[in-house]
Amino acid sequence: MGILFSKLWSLFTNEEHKVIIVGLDNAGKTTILYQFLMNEVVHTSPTIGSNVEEVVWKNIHFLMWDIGGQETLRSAWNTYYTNTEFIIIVIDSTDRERLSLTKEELTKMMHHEDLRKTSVLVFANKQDIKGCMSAAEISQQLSLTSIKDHVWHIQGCCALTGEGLYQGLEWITNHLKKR
Ligand code: G3D
Ligand code: MG
Repeated sequence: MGILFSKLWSLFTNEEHKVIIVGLDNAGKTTILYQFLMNEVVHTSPTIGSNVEEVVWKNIHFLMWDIGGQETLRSAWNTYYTNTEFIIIVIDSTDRERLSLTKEELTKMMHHEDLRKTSVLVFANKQDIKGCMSAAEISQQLSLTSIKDHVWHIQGCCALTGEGLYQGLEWITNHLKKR
């Protein structure tokens, strides 16, 4: 009864779910956020600090933080962690050299106390570019299967066209319903 009630309650109160979008600079974070927001490609410039927007999908409200990914900004990611329910990690699937950097950041996040209960969605972005790494390849390089204490999912996408993005959101909403 308690669970049912709290589910109904969250349906009626439009409770907001906090999502942070992280990843290295140029991965496509800001493009993804604005695709969710208005279904159109905006001209982004490197994010200094963060952008935050409310995204509503199937009546579920998300507060999405797009956090700058340049090296100097990464150390400040943890100031955004409190109360985060979902982490979206965006990968530039053409950037083979820097995938290990993302892996390092991912490992740090997975051990961070404030992110203990968060679930992880990895977007293997820029799938439109020839020769890019596949979602499976990225999953392997990031050793996603070794993550046992967080629920995770990887989704290939192209932020420019929006392909794959809503499958990702769908995963998040399904996951919310199951909780
Ligand atoms: P960031 O917020 O993670 O730093 P941006 O990344 O959203 O600013 O995107 C960085 C660049 O990648 C942008 O190009 C953007 O248009 C491009 N981009 C984002 N997603 C995709 C994608 O799926 N495919 C392709 N081909 N390009 C993508 P510019 O040229 O504006 O710097
Ligand atoms: Mg940005």
